[in-house]
Amino acid sequence: MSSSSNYKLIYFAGRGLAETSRMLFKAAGQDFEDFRYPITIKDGQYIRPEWDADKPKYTYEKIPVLEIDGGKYTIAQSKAIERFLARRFNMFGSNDIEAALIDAAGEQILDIKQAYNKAKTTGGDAVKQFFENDLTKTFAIFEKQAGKDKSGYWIGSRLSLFDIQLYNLIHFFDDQQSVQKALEECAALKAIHDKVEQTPEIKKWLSERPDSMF
Ligand SMILES: N[C@@H](CCC(=O)N[C@@H](CS)C(=O)NCC(=O)O)C(=O)O
Repeated sequence: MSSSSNYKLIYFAGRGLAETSRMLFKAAGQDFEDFRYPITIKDGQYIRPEWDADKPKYTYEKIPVLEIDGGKYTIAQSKAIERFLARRFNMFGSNDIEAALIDAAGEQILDIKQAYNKAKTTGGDAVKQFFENDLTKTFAIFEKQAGKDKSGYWIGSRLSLFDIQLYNLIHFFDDQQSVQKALEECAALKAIHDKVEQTPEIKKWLSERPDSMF
């Protein structure tokens, strides 16, 4: 398989679990087919007839899925897709230690999203506690690990998967005021956020990507 492969990334018409991969493609300047199953909400239920019809043909019956070379290879699981693309596009660190650090931080993002979802269902002041404790602590750790070589990226001297994951984590939450408060002491992370946003290919994508409800 060479990097001249063609790619089709299949997901719903939303950012969700596909947006980091879309941004990896954009940052790498690699063309791909951004296939989106239509999805709407009616009476609190997701309506997506085209997906319901096609679902059984997909690995694990879930999306995102990345098809390579006209479906010759199919990769499921958003994190596997992200790591595959990051490796292929040279955005997964410059050695196995950097790759593992990027990987671990990405796993922590999954844990933190899980904690947020749990807090939302717990009620009371659980969400407030989440922002003040869990998210603030995680950001503080990411901050401490960041920018060792002054490149302005989280690790190494170039944009990596984690920079993009961090950007999307920051925008994952509706309550941006609480996110900014959690980031208050994190100058390096805020700079990474801005650096990602200003990356020309990403800046262009952010200005033209379709609006979506998630
Ligand atoms: N761990 C998987 C989860 C994939 C997943 O649950 N995808 C949802 C959409 S966000 C899905 O396809 N659900 C099947 C359905 O709604 O029928 C990943 O990260 O890719």
